[in-house]
Amino acid sequence: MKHRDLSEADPEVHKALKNEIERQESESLEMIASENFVPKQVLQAQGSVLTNKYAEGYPGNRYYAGCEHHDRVENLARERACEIFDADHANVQPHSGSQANFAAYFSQLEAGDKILGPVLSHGGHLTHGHGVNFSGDLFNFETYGINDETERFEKEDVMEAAKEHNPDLIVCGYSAYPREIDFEMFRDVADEVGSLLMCDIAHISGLVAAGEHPNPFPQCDIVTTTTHKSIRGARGGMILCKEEFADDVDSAVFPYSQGGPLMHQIAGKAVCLKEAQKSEFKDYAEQIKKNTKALAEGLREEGLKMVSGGTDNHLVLVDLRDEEVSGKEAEEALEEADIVVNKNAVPYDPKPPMVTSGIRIGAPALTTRGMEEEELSEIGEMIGKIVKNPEDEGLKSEIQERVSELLDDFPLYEDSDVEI
Ligand code: DSN
Repeated sequence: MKHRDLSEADPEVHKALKNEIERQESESLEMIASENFVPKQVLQAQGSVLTNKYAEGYPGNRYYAGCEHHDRVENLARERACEIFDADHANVQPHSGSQANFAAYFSQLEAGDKILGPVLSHGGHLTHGHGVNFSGDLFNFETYGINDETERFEKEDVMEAAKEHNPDLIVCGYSAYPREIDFEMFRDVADEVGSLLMCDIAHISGLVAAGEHPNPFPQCDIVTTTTHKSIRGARGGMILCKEEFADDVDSAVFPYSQGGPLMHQIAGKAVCLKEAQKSEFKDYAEQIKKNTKALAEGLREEGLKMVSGGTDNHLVLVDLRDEEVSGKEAEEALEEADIVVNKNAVPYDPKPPMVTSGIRIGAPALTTRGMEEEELSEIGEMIGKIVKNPEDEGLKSEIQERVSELLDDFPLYEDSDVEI
C-alpha cells in the first residue's frame, strides 16, 4: 500500500478541508448552540489507527482477537464518564445522540409502549417522539408542554400529563430550553405514576460535567448525551445508567442496534472526558453561562424578547412573534452579516418548522474561542440590530467588519493544530 499525503492523493477533498478550516477560523461567528470546536488532542484521537479494527462486544469480552488497546481506551472512557456524571455504568459506543436514545428506549421498553416527552416545539428533539422519527413511529408518545405564563416546564403541567397518560417512561432534557432542568420535580412525577425517568443531556452535558448544571443522577434512571456539544469532544453518543439497567443498556446498543463500535471516536470521547475533569474546563463552563447572560443582555438592550425572559444555561431562544421577520429571515440576514445561528420554533409557534418565529443562539463555541462578557454583549446588540433591520445592507457590512476583527482577536487553531 502506498501512503500519500492527502493533498497529493485527493486534492479535491484536501481543498474542501482547507476551506472548512478557513471558514471555521475566520469567516463567521459560530453561534449554533449545539456546535463547538474540539481541541487538537481530540482531533488526533479521532484521526488515529483505532479506525482499523473491529471490536464488537465490550472490553474483556469481544468477538474478535487483538482488542487489548481498544479495551484500554474504552475502559478509560467508561470510567471517566462514570466519575464525571456519578453514574454506575456508561456505554460509550452509541454512534450518535439519536442512536443513544434509540438504545436507551429499547433497553427498557418494547415497541408500542407509552412514553411521555416534551412537545417538539417546546424544546424537544426529533427522537423525543416526533412522527417523522423512529421514536414517534415505534412508541406511543404523549406530550407535556411548557407553561403558558412562565414559559418553563412546571410540575403541575407535567404531573397532569403524566396522570392522564400513565407512561412507562418519562423523557426530560431538551434541544432548545434555556432554563435549568428540575430533576427532583421530574422524579416526583415519575414516582407518582410509577414510570421510569430518562434525561437527554446532549446540550448541557458540558455544564453538568463542570457542576454548572445539576447532575441528573440519582433522580434519573437512564441518561443519554452526545459528546460533541457543550462537552466539546468527539462527535458521538453515550448512555449512562444505574447498575440495574447496565446489562439491558449494553445489549440494546450491541448487538440490538449497532455493530462494530467506532473505536477512534471512542478514543476521542475518552480524551474529551479527561479534558472535562480539568479545572480549565470548569472555567470554560462557568464562562459559557456568564457569556450567555451577557448575550441576553445585549439582545434585551435592542428590544428583543426571549422565551422565559432569559437564560440559565448555554443558549437563548429569541421570540420573534412581535417582530417583522420570521426565524428563517432572521437566520438569513444574520448569515449575511457573518453570524451563524439557527431558526427555531418557539412554544405555540404559528409558523411552520421550516420558517418558525424564533432563533436559537448559543455561546459554547465563542466561549471556546476565548470571548467573554464584553464581546458577547456586543454581539447580542449586533444580532438585535440586524433582526430589527434585516434589509439594511450598510449595517450588515459594518457588522461583517466588526465580526472579522473579533475573529482575528480570538484565533481558534494554530496551523500545526490542524495540519491536514
Ligand atoms: N442537531 C442538534 C441540535 O442542534 O440541537 C440536536 O441533535
